[in-house]
Amino acid sequence: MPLDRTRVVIVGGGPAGSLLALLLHRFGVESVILELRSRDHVLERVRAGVIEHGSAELLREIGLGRRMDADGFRHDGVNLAFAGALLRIDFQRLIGRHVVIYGQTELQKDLYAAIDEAGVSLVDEVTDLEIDGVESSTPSVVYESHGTRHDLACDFVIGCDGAHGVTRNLIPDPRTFGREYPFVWVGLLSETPPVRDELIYANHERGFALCSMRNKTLSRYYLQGDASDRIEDWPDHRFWDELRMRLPYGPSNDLVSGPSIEKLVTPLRSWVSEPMSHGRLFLAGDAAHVVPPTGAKGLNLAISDVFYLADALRGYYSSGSATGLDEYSSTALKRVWKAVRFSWWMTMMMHRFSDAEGDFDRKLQDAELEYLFSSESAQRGMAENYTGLPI
Ligand code: RFL
Ligand code: PHB
Repeated sequence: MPLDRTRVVIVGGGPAGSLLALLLHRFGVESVILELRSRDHVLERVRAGVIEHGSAELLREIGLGRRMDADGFRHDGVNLAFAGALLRIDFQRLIGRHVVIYGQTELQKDLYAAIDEAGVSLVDEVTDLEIDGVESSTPSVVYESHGTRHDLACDFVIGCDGAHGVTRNLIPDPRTFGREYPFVWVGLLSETPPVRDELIYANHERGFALCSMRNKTLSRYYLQGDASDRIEDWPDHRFWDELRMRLPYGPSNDLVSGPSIEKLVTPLRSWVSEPMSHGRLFLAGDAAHVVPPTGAKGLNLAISDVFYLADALRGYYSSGSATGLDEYSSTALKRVWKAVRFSWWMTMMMHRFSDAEGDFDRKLQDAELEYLFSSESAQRGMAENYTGLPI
């Protein structure tokens, strides 16, 4: 069995794992990424689309901004639809910030290209992963890839293995805080022009709808569906008819439909597992917390987690100080909880809940939206959170 040694083993080669490896490389810290899936599989997943102001700045700073700035779109605002009216939250005017529309699929391509260029080791199709000794100063990881078994000794193991990962299970007695929302999102990607230049989040009596995009000829739409819905329940014609009904008159009229090129059903949930570290094991991104996509925060939290973690590891390797590592979990969790709160707030405000929830909640939702539509201070609060709190 080949025996190797590296400083940091990163489990999971999604955005969190690949960005962490690149940040560490910049600090001269060697790492190896172990990814369960094939490269192609990781590169084909369709997921997030909104990059916060600060995340975009960080990506530029490490040389990952070129394609994002050329092919992505700067959005200075976002639209909310409610009771037939459309409100534009003008980020630029309210707080002088923006977001960038750039698909996670594209960002993942940039990350893998940068990893290859930097010569960072990325092992894909990893199976039979066993992690040992995270409570000691000499953890080790045994795994199989492409038919060969490997034994890798390291200083640290970082769990970036997403919501269905295994590293979280190595934390003894974690506290998990969570909520399942009683509906799903049905998502559709189509090669049609987006209905508006900026996103529209719609609260409609038939349920939530979201109009998003990847570029001028690729649109991404989402609809609130019942918790029991499956893809087969949403043939394209039903999706488009329903979307048309849930949008205000103007966008509804302008909507261009076409065949779907990808479709998904995704549950909406929030959960946070605390703490985010144990001994020499540290968690980052979806491995430690999941938010409903309504606030567009998941990818951005993965980015801020690994930013804190890379900085803490740099401190450890450059001066021997473990302070950053000791404080990582509490530092990251402070930002995580604010994003959990914002994602919950957006979810509660924009979706329709069944009658079981009662008229009182419906009245509160109306009041919340009417307040937001009429108060610039409330809009500023939303702009600040949507474009991203400081890292
Ligand atoms: P990922 O992307 O899930 O990557 C984890 C990686 O770990 C691998 N893995 C393992 N590897 C080795 N051994 C194992 N045992 C392993 N188990 C798993 C997996 O194969 C995978 O490659 O987590 P990461 O890196 O933390 O990144 C998180 C983001 O991907 C996620 O939060 C976002 O996609 C969430 N999200 C959005 N976030 C935003 O910031 N803005 C958005 O607009 C946005 N929209 C979305 C979203 C997520 C969505 N879905 C599908 C839930 C829209 C949707 C519909
Ligand atoms: C997306 O474009 O996929 C997207 C945009 C905003 C969200 C969620 C998903 O809140």
